[in-house]
Amino acid sequence: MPRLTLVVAATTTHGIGKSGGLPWRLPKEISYFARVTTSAPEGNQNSAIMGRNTWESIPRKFRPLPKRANVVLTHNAGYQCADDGRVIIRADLHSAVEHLSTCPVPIHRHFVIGGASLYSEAFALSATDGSYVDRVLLTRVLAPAFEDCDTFVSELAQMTEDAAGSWVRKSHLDLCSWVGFDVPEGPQEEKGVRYEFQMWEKQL
Ligand code: FOL
Repeated sequence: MPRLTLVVAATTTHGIGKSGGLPWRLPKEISYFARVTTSAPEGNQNSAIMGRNTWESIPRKFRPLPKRANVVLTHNAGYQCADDGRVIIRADLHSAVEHLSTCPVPIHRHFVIGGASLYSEAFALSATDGSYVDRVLLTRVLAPAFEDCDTFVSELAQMTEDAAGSWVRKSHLDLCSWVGFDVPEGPQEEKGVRYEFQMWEKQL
């Protein structure tokens, strides 16, 4: 049963969005997102599973996200992504993952790329559901606070403050080794925004 990796950029109060988009524009951070989600062995692809609002938030020229199996989740059975045929439409995570297992191109890794309601659906899965989230690539936006965020992922609070320790933050070396390339370590600064690349793993 495939495991899922969640990719998210969030403030220290777990804000991820504003007015249907990202609260910031960080070209190097989004390049990291693109590289992580695209990197796969020759002949393989990763999936990028997203909710409909997230799909609509991606600039037209970047969607479907190249070299990834794009899956859009919506309960609207008639929903048409303009790019008919190149995008898989499903109603929930389970049927998305199930469908991806039948794709001609083998899927290396499954990435859940948002937004808030899909992150919540994904966090709610457990080992008994077959597929579940066992890894989070979190870009923690340290400053400024982006207090005008209107979309939050409260599950990130439990994850990062989990004293019982079912989620643990992995070392920077583990992050580089998992993504397969050198990731800048420690606080990064771009356009006056400070952020840090982190990896969290669920202990079973
Ligand atoms: N995770 C992280 N770490 N940062 C994000 O910005 C992010 N964004 C989303 C989900 N997880 C994230 C959802 N929003 C694109 C735009 C918005 C978006 C996700 C992706 C996008 O256009 N991506 C292009 C690269 C664009 C560029 O290089 O400017 C891609 O090919 O991935």
